[in-house]
Amino acid sequence: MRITNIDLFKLKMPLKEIFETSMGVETHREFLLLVAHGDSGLMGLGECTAMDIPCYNYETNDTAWHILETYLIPEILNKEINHPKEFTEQFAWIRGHEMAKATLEGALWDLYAKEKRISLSAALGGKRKKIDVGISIGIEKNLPKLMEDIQRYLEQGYMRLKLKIKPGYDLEPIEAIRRKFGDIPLMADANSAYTMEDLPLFKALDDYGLLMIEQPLAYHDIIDHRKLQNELATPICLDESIHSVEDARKAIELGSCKIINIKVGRVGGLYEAKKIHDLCEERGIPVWCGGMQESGVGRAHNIAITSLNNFTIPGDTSPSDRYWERDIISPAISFSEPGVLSVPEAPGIGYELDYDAVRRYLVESKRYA
Ligand code: OSB
Ligand code: MG
Repeated sequence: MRITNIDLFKLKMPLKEIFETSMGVETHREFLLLVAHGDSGLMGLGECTAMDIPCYNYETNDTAWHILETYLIPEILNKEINHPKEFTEQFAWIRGHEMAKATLEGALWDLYAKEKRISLSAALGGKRKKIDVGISIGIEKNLPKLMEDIQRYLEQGYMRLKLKIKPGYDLEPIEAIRRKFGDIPLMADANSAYTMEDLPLFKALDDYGLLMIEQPLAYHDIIDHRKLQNELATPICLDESIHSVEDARKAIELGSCKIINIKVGRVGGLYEAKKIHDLCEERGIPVWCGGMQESGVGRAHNIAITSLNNFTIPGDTSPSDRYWERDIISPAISFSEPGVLSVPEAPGIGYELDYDAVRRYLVESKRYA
């Protein structure tokens, strides 16, 4: 395949509900959309999962734009590419900037699959036709409101509930959820808000039979996580600490986690995500697909990767209407049955870009040719 021009868009979409985590409060999602036009007349879509501020990792949409414009796009335009994995190899010299890389790499995979007339899932080696879906629930200090929300999520069929926690909002809501809803599939995500000084809290949480605790300690740590895992029956799942298959190998070999959250953007793209998936499968570590409140484009990539065998735990891959009044793809992503999404069989990501919606949310755009 050969890419003749690339459109880069910055979009800002209002979230249907305010989303609070230990990192802050969000009302909107700002992100980059990349459209790669091939000489075949087909186009590949990619989404940048960086945030507008560097609170989750060091990247932002603006650093990603800089890396894309300066280093990635000029080296890709009008070059013959046989397989998207060549991209990963070509840009291995660029340290970090995983989300910038994943933006263009994702578009290459979509285009590659469309030119081969196979689904992105099939191109990645996915076999599963349906995926089970979980939901990530923001901090809600009004506990009666939290209970109502959870009741609704359970009725909608979500297969796993993830509660965002932070110091001062942890044991109490978990206790309340267990008391009201019993043994539902429940986990907690701390986004690195704690330290080993909080060991007594984690020991107390250990009694609530959580599926896992996600990233309790520092965002780059795998040493203290190992110490904590050794003290707990509850599995630790790493999110922020894992940026590559090498990070995953080291965390597994140390015993720093028993589960890994794979986010395509955080690890530099679908090829690296697949490598982490394969390693974890070999080592008996289950994985699931994390979300970054993607628009339909990134969400479709997430659905495709989740069709791989070792994605055995429901991910943060909620349908479009969890986040958006109007998504930027058509059709919007929706459950095929409660709590379940069908993996598209159409070529590539299997959804069309809705340019009217893109225009509605547009902040800026630039064409590279
Ligand atoms: O830690 O998984 C996380 C959102 C933004 C940044 C980090 C995280 C999240 C979520 C939301 O948990 C997942 C989603 O619904 O897309
Ligand atoms: Mg997380």
